[in-house]
Amino acid sequence: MTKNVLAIHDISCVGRCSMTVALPILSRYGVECRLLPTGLLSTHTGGFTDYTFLDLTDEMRKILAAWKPLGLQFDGIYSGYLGSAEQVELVKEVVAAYGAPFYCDPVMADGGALYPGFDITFVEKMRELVPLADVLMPNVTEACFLTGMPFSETVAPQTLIEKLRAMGAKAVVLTGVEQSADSIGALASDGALYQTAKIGGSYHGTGDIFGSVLVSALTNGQTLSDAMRAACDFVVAAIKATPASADKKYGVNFEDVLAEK
Ligand code: PXL
Repeated sequence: MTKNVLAIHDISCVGRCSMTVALPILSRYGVECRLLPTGLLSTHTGGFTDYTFLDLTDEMRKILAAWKPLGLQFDGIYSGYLGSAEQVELVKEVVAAYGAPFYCDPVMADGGALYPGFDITFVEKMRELVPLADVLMPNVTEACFLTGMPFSETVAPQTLIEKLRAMGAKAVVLTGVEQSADSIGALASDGALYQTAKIGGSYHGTGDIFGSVLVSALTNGQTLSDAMRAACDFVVAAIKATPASADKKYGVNFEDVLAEK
């Protein structure tokens, strides 16, 4: 039977991230993508200045209430960009109600800084998702915020993973791990490390692409380390498919990679 995952992300209408990435990738991997949208934005918040943001918290509650009589079951719950502390609380309720494997991307920061609109109170709230996560997939900056470790380029990835495991995450895949000056990749809590040659520049939405491939592969029964490798390879291929001259806030040409699959 076709497996399904509940994706809890925002819809950024332009910019290739969150739901507009999760939906096509999960589908292409043969996983039905069910949606619980957290917000509706004209674009994502990274690099665009005048964006609109419609908070969908009330609608999320209505959707969840309407689902109750349906007796739905999910093969996974995949959370990403959440717009408020209240939405973190809703995710906790969904995880408790449906009891499916919980894949948590604590989207809130990158490059040493929180994204616009997030503050330390939100970070503290996001910490409450860590002990619920079957797989937590932060980038190094998010892992620093979650653990309270000061961000630096040289923070030890193993230490971050140990701390997140001590906070209760069952497994962790840490992204943006730079094992040497010219390599970048991910490290998993089972010890698997995967590095590829660093390509300069910071492309928007690659964390969501990584997470979507990882969740697809795990849902299809792959091991954590195989899923992590598949996700890294996919991100690298998507960056390579993107012209160097492209405006990085519009994301990467992941469609080309999907079309080749
Ligand atoms: O890619 C993460 C992300 C998702 N959704 C929105 C964002 C960001 C990162 O900036 O702004 C709305």
